[in-house]
Amino acid sequence: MTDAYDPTPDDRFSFGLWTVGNPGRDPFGAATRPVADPNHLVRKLAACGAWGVNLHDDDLVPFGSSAAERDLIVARFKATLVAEGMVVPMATTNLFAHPVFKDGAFTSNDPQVRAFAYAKTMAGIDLGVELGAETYVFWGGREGTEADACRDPRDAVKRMRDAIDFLCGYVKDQGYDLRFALEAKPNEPRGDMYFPTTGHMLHFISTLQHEEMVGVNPEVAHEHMAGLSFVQGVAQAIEAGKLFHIDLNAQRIGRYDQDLRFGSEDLKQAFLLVRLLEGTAAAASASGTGDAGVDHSRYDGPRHFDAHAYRTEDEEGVWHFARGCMRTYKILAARARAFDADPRVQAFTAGAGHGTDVLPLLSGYDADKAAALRALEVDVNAIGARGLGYERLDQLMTEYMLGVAG
Ligand code: GCO
Ligand code: MN
Ligand code: MN
Repeated sequence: MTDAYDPTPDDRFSFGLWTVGNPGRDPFGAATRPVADPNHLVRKLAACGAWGVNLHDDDLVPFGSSAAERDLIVARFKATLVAEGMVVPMATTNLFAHPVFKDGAFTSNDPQVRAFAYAKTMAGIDLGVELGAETYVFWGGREGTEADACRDPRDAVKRMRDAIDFLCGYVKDQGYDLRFALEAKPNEPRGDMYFPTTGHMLHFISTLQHEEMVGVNPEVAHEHMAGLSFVQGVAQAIEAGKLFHIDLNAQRIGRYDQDLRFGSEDLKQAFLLVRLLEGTAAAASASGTGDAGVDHSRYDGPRHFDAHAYRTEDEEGVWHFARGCMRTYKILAARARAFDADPRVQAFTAGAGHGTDVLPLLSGYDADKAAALRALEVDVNAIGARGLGYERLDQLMTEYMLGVAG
């Protein structure tokens, strides 16, 4: 089937090698699909309409390969990328699989482990840059605890800062054009992970030596595992100018880390997320309920899926999964555009800003403004009695999502 929702490279959709290459292994059972060659995955992704492919160092160059083996693998992979017109927008380091990292990498109590993690990351950065990556992700897979008395969490924070500051120094020293994106997760595989949410990461970034180089890579599943609103977390990152990358998937609150096909759970959050990323409400927000000076525009980074097919699937199911992620994103984008173009929605956002005459008093403190605010007569009873129309608005949104309206 070919229609307007089929993905094309212009949509800037990307997948990790580890996502479409996931062989279906879980804690209770062995792989249900063969391990795929990265070059094969690139060819299949290109055929699906994807634009980019991301990787951990070890996804492409197996752990322990010699320098000569590495160069051969990388040369072959580059040739495939060129032949397929695919790019590598993001790369990252596997600091979680080898047993040496069983108690963390950058936060380990053992300085030798930390040293090895720095060196592995520098080599991974070189690899990513060689393949054209502009973003380098840090997901602290093993940075956490089960036995909390093993380390003071304040030391873990300081060690993580030392590592990121050091690696920013490395990137600058090499003259690389690369930004870092930090990915939070509350648990799994560790009982508790350090920096469990995007909010924790945003504050941590403000303490870094080169904070302008560092942003976040929020993931739908990770914020939902913590029971939080992903849309609100992403919005805070955008408002701070820190949304450098994003991991799209689906997840039910209160479950293990599911990494489901984008939009396959909680369609309402998925709709609101796509609406936010696509900036479809930009004009309405700016003229009505929104504030001047806030960036309501479209997110221009990659749309990356960090998800995998159900364990029940064979290879054909994997490509249905990949197409499904991209199609659902595009369908939701079209629905969001229609919703925000609806005159009823526009009338709502335009009409919702009452009492705009006091706006100049609400920013930039001075004593006169403070006095004016204290003298202001606000009709609290009239405002308190006013219905806001949110039931109507939310139902309208539901009907757009269900394809009845618009
Ligand atoms: C997970 C994470 C990872 C990271 C990846 C890139 O829950 O396993 O989301 O998939 O995103 O390692 O850093
Ligand atoms: Mn994840
Ligand atoms: Mn992720």
